[in-house]
Amino acid sequence: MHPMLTIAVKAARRAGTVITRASQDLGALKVRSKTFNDFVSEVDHAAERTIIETLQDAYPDHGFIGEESGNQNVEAENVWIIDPLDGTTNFLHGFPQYCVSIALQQQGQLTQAVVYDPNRNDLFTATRGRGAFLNDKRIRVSNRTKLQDSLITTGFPFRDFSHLDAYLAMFKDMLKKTSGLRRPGSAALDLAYVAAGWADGYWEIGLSSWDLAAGALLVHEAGGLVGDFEGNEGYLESGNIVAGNPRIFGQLLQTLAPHLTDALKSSAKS
Ligand code: 2AM
Ligand code: CA
Repeated sequence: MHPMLTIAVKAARRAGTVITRASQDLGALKVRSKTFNDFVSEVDHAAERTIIETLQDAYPDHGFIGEESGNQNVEAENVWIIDPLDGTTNFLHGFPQYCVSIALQQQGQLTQAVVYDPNRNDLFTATRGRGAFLNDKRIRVSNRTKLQDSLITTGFPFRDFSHLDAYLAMFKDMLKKTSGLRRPGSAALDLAYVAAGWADGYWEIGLSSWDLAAGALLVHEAGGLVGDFEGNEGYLESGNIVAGNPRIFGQLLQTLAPHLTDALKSSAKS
C-alpha cells in the first residue's frame, strides 16, 4: 500500500472507532443545527480532530479541507479533503449507513482515497493508477450495459431546494428508465458502491467537495466514469455529480440532459 494511503487508513479507522463508540449511546450526543437541516454533532468534530491529528503528525506541511474545521494551508502542494462522518443524519437516527471519507489532492489531482464504513467494517481504498480495493481485494464497476437493468443510487435535495423541480423531473424519468432507485444517504458510500459494482450508477445535485473527493477516485480507479451533469470535470467545485460504469454513465447523462437548467450546466458558475 502507498505510504500516504497507509496513514489515511490509520486516520479513517481511528475516526471509525470514535464514531462507533458514540453510536452506542446516541441519546447522550449533543447535536447542533449548522443551518436549516444540516446537523453536526460532537462526534463529527471529534472524528475530524482525530483524522487531522493523525495526518498532521505524519505530514506537518500538508493542507486540510475539512467539513467541520474548514480550510487550513490549502495553498500547500498536498491537501487532504476530509468528511469525518458522511451521513450524519443517518448516524443521528441510528440508521446504519454512514462512513468516514478521506482523499488527498496533489497539485489539484486526486491521488489517494479512503472510504471506511464502520458498521460493515468495509474499507474502500484507491491510489491513482493502482486500482481500487475493498478490504484489500480489487474491485471493479459493474458490467451492466442497459440503464433499464441498472440499480441507480441518488441523494434528495435536503437544504437548498432551488433545484427541486429539476431534480424531481430527473427522478421521475429515472424511475421509469431503470430497474430501481435507492437513496441511502451517504454520498461517499454511494460512490464506493458504484466502484464495487453494487450499484451501476449515481447522481446528485449540490454536494460539497468532501462528500465526493474520495468516492470519485474510487470510481475512477475501479474503471468507472465520473463527471458533472454534462460529463465534464469540475464536479468537485459544482457539487453536481454523475458516476457509473462507462456504459451506464453515458445513458445517465442522456436521461438528465432534458432536465438541465442553465444553473446545472458545466458553464454555470459555482
Ligand atoms: P453529511 O452527512 O456529511 O452532511 C446525501 O445526500 C449527502 O448529503 C450526504 O453525503 C450528506 O453528508 C449530505 N447531507 C448534508 N445534510 C444532509 C441532510 N440533512 N440530509 C441528508 N443528507 C445531507
Ligand atoms: Ca458529507
